[in-house]
Amino acid sequence: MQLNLPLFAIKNPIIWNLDLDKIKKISPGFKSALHDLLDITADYVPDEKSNKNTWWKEAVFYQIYPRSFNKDLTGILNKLDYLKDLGINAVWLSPVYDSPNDDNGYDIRDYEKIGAEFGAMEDFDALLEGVHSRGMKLIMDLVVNHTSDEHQWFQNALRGENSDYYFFRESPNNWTSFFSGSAWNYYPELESDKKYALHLFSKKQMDLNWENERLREEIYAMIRRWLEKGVDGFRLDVINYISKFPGLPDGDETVGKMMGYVGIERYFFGPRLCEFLNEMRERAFEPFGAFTVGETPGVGFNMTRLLTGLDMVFSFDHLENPGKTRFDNYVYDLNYLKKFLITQAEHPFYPSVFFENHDNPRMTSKIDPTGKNAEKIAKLLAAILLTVRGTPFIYQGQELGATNADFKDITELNDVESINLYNELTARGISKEEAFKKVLAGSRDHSRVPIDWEAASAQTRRDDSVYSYYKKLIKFRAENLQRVGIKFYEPGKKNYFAYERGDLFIEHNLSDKNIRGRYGALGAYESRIYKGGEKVF
Ligand code: ISL
Repeated sequence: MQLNLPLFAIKNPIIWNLDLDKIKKISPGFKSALHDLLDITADYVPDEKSNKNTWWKEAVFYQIYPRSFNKDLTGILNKLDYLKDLGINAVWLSPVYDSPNDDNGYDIRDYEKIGAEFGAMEDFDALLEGVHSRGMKLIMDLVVNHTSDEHQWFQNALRGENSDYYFFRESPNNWTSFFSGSAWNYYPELESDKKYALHLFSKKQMDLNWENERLREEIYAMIRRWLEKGVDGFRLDVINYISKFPGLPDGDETVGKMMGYVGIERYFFGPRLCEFLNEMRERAFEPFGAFTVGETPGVGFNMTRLLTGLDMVFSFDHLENPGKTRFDNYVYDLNYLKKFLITQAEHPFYPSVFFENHDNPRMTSKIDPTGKNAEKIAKLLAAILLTVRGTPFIYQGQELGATNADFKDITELNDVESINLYNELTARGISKEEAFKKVLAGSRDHSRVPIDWEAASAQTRRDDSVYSYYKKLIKFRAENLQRVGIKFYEPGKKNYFAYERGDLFIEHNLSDKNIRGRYGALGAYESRIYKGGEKVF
C-alpha cells in the first residue's frame, strides 16, 4: 500500500509464497528489517477479553482540541449543552496538562497539573462534573510514549538521577524524528559518556524507557489517580511505539525510504508491546472499568487483533489514498475509503470510525479542494461515519462542515511539524514557494484554527445545515443502528457504497455525478436510508 503496488503483486500466489532467503539480490539487513516490519508477533496468542461494560460501542464521541475550541476549561464547560444538544455521548479531551507547548500539550511537563492557559484543577473537576451530570463520559489524552524535556523525570535524568527513565546513548543510531532530522539530542553538559537522548517527535519530547519497571509503576500510579478522580478512560497517544527493540539497532535505510522515517520497524510493534499493554490494562484500567482507545499508526488490521490490552484503536490507513502521504497535493478518491471499510469489516475487532482529528487537514477539502461541493461532502461523510459499523469520533468543527484554512504564508503556521518540515525542505534547496505548498497540503494547523461560534449558532438554527444533519442522524443512529451487523451490497460498483444493517438499507453516491441507486437516482454525494423499500432518511 505504501508503494501503491497493484494488489496482485501481493496476492499472486507465486509472490505470496516466495522464500526471501532464496532471493540472492536482497541484502540480509533488508530481509530481517522487512520481517520485523510485517511479522513480528507470529507466535503471540492473544488472551480472551474480559466481559466488561462496553458502553463505548453505543457512543458517539466528540474530540475537543482545547486551545482552539473555546479558550479554556470553563469555556468547554459552557459548551457542554451544545454537545448534548448535538447528541454526543462522550468527549475526548486532547491534552490539558501543564506543558511548555512545544507540541501543543503533547509534551507534558506535569501529568497531575492543569496547564495554566486552561485553568486549574478545580476547573477540571467542574468540567468533569458538568460532563457527568449531563449523562456523558469524559476521556483524557494519555501521552506516555514521551514527556517534555522539562518534566521532572528528564530534569533528574540530566543530573544523572534515574537516567534509565529515558534512552541515553554514547552515539546516536540512524533513526529519524517524525518532525524532521535525527531522533537524537546531544547534551554536552552531561557528566556521563552517554550524552545523546532519544526523541521520536520534537526535540522537547523525550522518549520514555518502558523497559524500566519503576518507570512503568509510576505511570500506572499516575493513571490510577486520574481514574480515581472519575475520568472514564483514555485515548493513548502513539501507544504502539512504547516498546523499542533492545539495543535500539539502526533502522534499515530502504525500509526507511519506503516508510518516510528511518527506524520505524524497530519500535512500531516492538517485542514487548502486547506485554506492556496487558500489564497497563491489568494494573491501571481494568480495576476501574476504564475505556481505552489506542492511537496506533501503521499497525494494520491483522496486528490490531493482537492488541488485546486496548478496547479499540485508531488506524490511519484510510486517511490517504495508497501511494500518497499527507503532504501530497491530490484529490482523495472515496472509493478507497469504501474499500478500506469493507476490508476492515472482515476482521474480528470492533472498529473506531473517524475521518478527521487534530493531526490532519479537513477531509472535505481533501475530497474537493475547490470547496464547491463542501457542504454535500460534509453531509456524505456524516452519513458514512454514523451508519457504518463501529464507534464514530467527530472532530470539533466537523459537525459544522469545516474546510481547510486559507493560509497564505509560512509565518501563519504555528505547528512544530509544519515549521520543521518547511525548514528541512528549504535547506535541501527546494524553493520557498514549493516548500510552502507541500507543507500546506498536510499541515495540522488546518484543523487547529479556532471554532467559529457565530457560524455554529447560525447552523443550530438552520434546519438544513450540516450541524442539523449531524444532529438528526445521531438521533436516528441511537434509535435504529445499535449492535446490528453489516452486509455490503454491490461492493464492486464504482462510486456507489451500500450496505444492509438489520432491516435498514443504506446507500451513498461517492461522486459528483448522478448515479443509479437501488431504488432510483442518487444525486451528487447523496446518501439515503431505506426500510422495507421506503426512504426513512
Ligand atoms: O507522524 C506520523 C507519521 O506520519 C504520525 O503517524 C504520528 O505518529 C502521529 O500523528 C502521532 O500523533 C500523536 O502524537 C504526536 C502529536 O504531535 C500528535 O498531535 C498526536 O496525535 C506526538 O505526541
